[in-house]
Amino acid sequence: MKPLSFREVEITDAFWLREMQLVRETMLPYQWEVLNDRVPGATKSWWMRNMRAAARAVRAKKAGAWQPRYAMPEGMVTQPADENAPEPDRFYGWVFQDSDGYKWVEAVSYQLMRRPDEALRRMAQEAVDAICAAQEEDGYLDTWYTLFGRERAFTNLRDHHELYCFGHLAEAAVAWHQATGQRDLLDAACRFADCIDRRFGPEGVRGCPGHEIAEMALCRLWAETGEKRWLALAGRFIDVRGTKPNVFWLEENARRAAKGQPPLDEDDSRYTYHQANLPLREADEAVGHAVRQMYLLAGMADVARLNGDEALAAACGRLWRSVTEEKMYVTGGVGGTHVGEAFSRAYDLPSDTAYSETCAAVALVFSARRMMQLNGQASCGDVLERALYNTVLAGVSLSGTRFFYVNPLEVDPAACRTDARLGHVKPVRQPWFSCACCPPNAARLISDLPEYIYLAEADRLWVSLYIGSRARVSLGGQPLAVRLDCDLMRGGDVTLTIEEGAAAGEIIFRLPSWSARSAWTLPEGISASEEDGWLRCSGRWQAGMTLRLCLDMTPRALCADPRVRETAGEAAFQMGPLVMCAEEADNGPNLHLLRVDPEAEARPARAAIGGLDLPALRCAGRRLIPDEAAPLYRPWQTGAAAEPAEITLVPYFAWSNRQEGEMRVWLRT
Ligand code: FUB
Ligand code: ZN
Repeated sequence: MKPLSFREVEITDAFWLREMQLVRETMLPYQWEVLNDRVPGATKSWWMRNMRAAARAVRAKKAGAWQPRYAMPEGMVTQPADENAPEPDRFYGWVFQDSDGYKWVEAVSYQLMRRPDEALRRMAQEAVDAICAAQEEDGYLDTWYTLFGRERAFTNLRDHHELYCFGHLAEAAVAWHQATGQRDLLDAACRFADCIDRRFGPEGVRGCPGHEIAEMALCRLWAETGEKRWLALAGRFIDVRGTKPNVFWLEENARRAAKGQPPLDEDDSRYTYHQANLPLREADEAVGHAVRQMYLLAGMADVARLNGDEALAAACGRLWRSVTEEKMYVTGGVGGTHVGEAFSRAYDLPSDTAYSETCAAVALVFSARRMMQLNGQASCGDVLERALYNTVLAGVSLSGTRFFYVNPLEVDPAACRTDARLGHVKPVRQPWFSCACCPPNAARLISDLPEYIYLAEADRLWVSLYIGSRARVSLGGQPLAVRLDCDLMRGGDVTLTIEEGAAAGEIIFRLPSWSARSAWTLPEGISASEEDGWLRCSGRWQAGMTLRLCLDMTPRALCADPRVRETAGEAAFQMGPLVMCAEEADNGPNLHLLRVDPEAEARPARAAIGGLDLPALRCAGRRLIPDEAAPLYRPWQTGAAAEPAEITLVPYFAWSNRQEGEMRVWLRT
């Protein structure tokens, strides 16, 4: 299965068109200003400043006139004492700061593939020129090391993100090449890939990225250029990871030796955070830093599929099961603990201290599509949709200029301010972050959405997401133009119309797990069968035919597996792909006093939030009335004092777009 690309798909969906336009017209221009440190009140990015400083260093190196001015910091971040008085030509920000601008260029490229935009293109060209100018003569490209000491490049793969930055560069370069036909950034990425291959390829030393993404990026670079070395390098990174002797242990001991410290014993469990605690073909549990784990899974799935590697595919299946059956929030978020931004143990999914980083949901979407390509399972589409419609969207304000990094399922602003355990939770979206991985990541995924709706193979077309769109596909070698009409923000009616052409083959629809009873009407000559979550419709398709599918969007109360301690006795509501939540703006404070009846009907309604008309739910419930005169502990009373309450629920993705206030996804029953 291969996703249909930009050239073949055009989105027409009212909701998603607005989202994509928001990214194009507001979010990307805003982020460009941030990358250039021109947004008052937003944390400084330093991105362009670092690129320009590195370019000056590269020029000076070429002229033989370079002297590093600053010692390399011990930690991973460096900030000026006074933001308004940075020292000249000094790197600022996190060691992986370069990647923020790479993701932004990638997002712009997708937008340009949809439609030309001279202003955006010019901004992106300025970014691309700045990146290319910062590349060293041998292809190396990482402003931290260029400015702080190139001689130490690749000596701390575990923490220092050079290969992660390379991955984002390669992804941006492929997208930019596809959008503009220009080779400038692609050549830069290939030269850096060459430099990396010389070091870690077949003639080089063993090594692998501390923060994954290079694996999937190299597969893309291979697909774009046809250069087999890139696919081989992706495979090599996967083969080396977690095998003995552990490369992170070796390099750690080399660093210790340089400081005169005694070596550490080899203990692979120290590298669980980096998914390097065991050979990947033996992996069976999602562990460690959540974004890393999900990017790794995406890369593993790519390599397994492209190389026909069954042992690797089996490991992907086990990791996928661990994530989606034991460690994923109902909102499609992953990363149950803020300690290390990581996966916790199975079923440990706390609502209020959740990490659920926006990037981790983006990465879950990446891996979901690749897992679907690998195993053809419709359930991968369910997960993809869950992450996309809930946590990814929640990461961005409806205005497009404020962002969440962390996405808990329960927020009490007063607690966030006073409880150190909630120090990572922000009750309102922020203009930017010092570690700003999430905002441009959301921008690149949303901009790339046309490539997530359909997949095709020979004489089959899969409809994976219900996003109104037009697609041109070749079915059994015959061209076919199809139109998908739907709007999940309004209901579950879907119509597929053949607009042009005639072809024999299968059009296969995902029957979403949220649709309890799906019904369909087939055009004459087309037969259908239901199989493992897919509706397979086959026959001879021709212009004028329409197929109707009615997805059941009746609101449903959900409970979690009883092994999830956190949500015992609680219910969450879902309508279509949308997970709903209660907000203080509709229901008053102390949301924990509300009680819902999960068996009573939840009535669909509408909510006006941030200028949008969105789906909402109303359910009859109760609000407990605290007895202030009673002691802290009082005799058990069946039927504590309560008043009837009509509870309003709104989509989780739209929360915190009104005033600051409490929010809960899981409600007590
Ligand atoms: O380390 C690079 C990025 O910064 C990670 O993906 C995020 O989790 C944040 O730590
Ligand atoms: Zn992030």
